[in-house]
Amino acid sequence: MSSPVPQTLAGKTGVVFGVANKRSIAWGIARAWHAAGAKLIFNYQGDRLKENVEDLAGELGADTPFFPCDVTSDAEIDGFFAKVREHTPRVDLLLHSVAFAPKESLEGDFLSTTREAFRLAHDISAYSLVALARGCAPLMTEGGSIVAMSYYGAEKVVPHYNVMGVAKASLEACTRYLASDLGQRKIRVNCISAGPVQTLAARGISGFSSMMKHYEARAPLRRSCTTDELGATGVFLASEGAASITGQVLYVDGGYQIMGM
Ligand code: NAD
Ligand code: 0WE
Repeated sequence: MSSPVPQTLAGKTGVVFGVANKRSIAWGIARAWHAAGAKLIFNYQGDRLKENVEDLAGELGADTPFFPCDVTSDAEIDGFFAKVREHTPRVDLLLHSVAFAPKESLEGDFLSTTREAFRLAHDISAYSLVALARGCAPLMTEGGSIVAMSYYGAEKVVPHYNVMGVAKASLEACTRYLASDLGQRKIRVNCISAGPVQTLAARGISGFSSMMKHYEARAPLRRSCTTDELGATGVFLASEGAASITGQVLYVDGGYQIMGM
């Protein structure tokens, strides 16, 4: 019997950053990459998340590797890719689905952003894409596809998104500069700009459910997006179907981004 999912990523190996639990966008894209035939390697942020990632990675096969990596540490990034290299001689795909800003900086106004909140948000949410691309590129010997997660707050003011919006603008600019540097090595770099999704990073953000309602009222498709849909777009960007797409931001947001009012 034929598989319901075309095996478009058969023979490819992907590295996935940003699984915290089963609701994570990274898990949605990982599941889709796996269903399309890719072999995967996961990071986990610290001991707190090790068990979660161990259990989820195990669902894709008992031997699925997962290694620690906090992206604020150059030593941990080096150590992570050294482990990857012991496991596989080649990597084809990299998912960056990592973001953080101190909770206080996502509550008041942007004017109050401290130097430290600004530094940390940009380090974890934008610079880490550069560092991970540099770690991964030497393993992408037959070209590759790098995908990072962004949000509309990068280009328009979304109340309370604050310093994360500025960090996402940086992430999108980093995507373009990396695409330019890595194009000759047939490595493509793109962002998926997702509409709001109920994940760990979204929970506890006050007004999140009214933001969902806003998409249900205003987006052309009258809804935001699902992690399954983000997975399908992740498979497309990883596949030959996207062979000439690089440096772009693709909106998976029910069409919200096109509206002026
Ligand atoms: P999530 O909490 O499931 O994932 C965030 C991940 O970032 C976690 O796995 C966490 O471990 C990781 N992380 C944070 N600091 C880290 C560090 N120092 N080192 C390594 N990992 C670190 O939430 P999510 O919503 O799945 O977020 C994933 C990505 O999607 C983020 O880039 C987020 O900005 C983006 N995004 C989310 C939404 C949404 O509404 N949830 C919308 C658009 C874009
Ligand atoms: O990128 C994000 C959220 C990323 C995020 C979430 C948290 C919550 C817990 C980064 N840092 C933290 N720090 C914490 O302490 N999104 C796109 C989801 C999101 O977050 C918002 C949004 C949307 C949408 C915050 C304010 C307004 C809108």
